[in-house]
Amino acid sequence: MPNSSNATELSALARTPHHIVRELEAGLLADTAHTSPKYFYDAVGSVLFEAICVLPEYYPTRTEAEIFSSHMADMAQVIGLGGSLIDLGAGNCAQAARLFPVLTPDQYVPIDISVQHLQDAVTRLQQRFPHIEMTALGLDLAHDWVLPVEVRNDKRLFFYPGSSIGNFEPRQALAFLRHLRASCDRQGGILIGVDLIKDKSLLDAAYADSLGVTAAFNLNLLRHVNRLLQSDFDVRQWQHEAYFNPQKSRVEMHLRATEDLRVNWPGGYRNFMQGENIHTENSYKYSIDSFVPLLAEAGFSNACHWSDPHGWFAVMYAKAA
Ligand code: AVJ
Repeated sequence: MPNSSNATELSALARTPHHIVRELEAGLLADTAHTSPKYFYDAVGSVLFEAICVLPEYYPTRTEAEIFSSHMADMAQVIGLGGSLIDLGAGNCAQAARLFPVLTPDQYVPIDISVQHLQDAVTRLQQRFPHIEMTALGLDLAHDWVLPVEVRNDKRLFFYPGSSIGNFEPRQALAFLRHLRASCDRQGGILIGVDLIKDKSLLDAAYADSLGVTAAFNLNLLRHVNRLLQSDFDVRQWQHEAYFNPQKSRVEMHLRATEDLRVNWPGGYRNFMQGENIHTENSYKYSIDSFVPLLAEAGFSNACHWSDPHGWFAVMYAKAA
């Protein structure tokens, strides 16, 4: 009798694209082991992230939402109406949907690495907003991507909320912004959420919450990697670690081995000593004064920004012209 759970695992590996297997192996075998934050977002990880967004310690999502509700009319004045709203990393499309009544886009183009998650949300949204043409796209924004011809060319507004830009190294963030600038004409623009540098204690708490949801989110990456690589990580041998690194202006997330251990996968293995880390995420924090020049360097001008009373988060708009 074939072992059915084994067969499932094998077919999962057979379905993992080679470049992903290579990327994971290279990261795990590096001097300091590391993985890309995109591997947080399997089915469980996506739900855990939605839970993080409503935690009291995780201020970014609700602070950004407050900024939008307080300044929406002013934003619409500056941005103008109509055009194509291109939602980068749309997830459940909740943030963009709140802009529809005010910005009245002609077309909505949500983009996410997981098209399935997206498709359900878009189907529901299309019923609420039948007049907006909707085209969901499955793209990995961390790699080379181009917009297909279905995306209208007049007045493209790139919407990049949630401070997702923070996952890029600053140099890569610039390259990404340049790519956006090259993907629209002079009528285009960018509306982006940027998490700001603040007290270390607030940042530490936001990424190491008291319920342990962020810990579960971080640890769940090991299960996702196990499925992709057919590796044998034991979640119980690892501990969540997250802290603000002020020198590098970023929150770092790591998984720390709680004992000496060995991880195996087809064609490879790695020994970890107790206390050794896998670096799983960087979340860069900016100031208004450091982000505006980045937008300018990327070819966006006339930047304006809206913030919350604490100055914890900023929403910035800049024109392609
Ligand atoms: C989705 C990248 C914006 O950096 O705050 C939340 C991901 N990681 N808690 C962030 C995250 C841990 C989040 N971004």
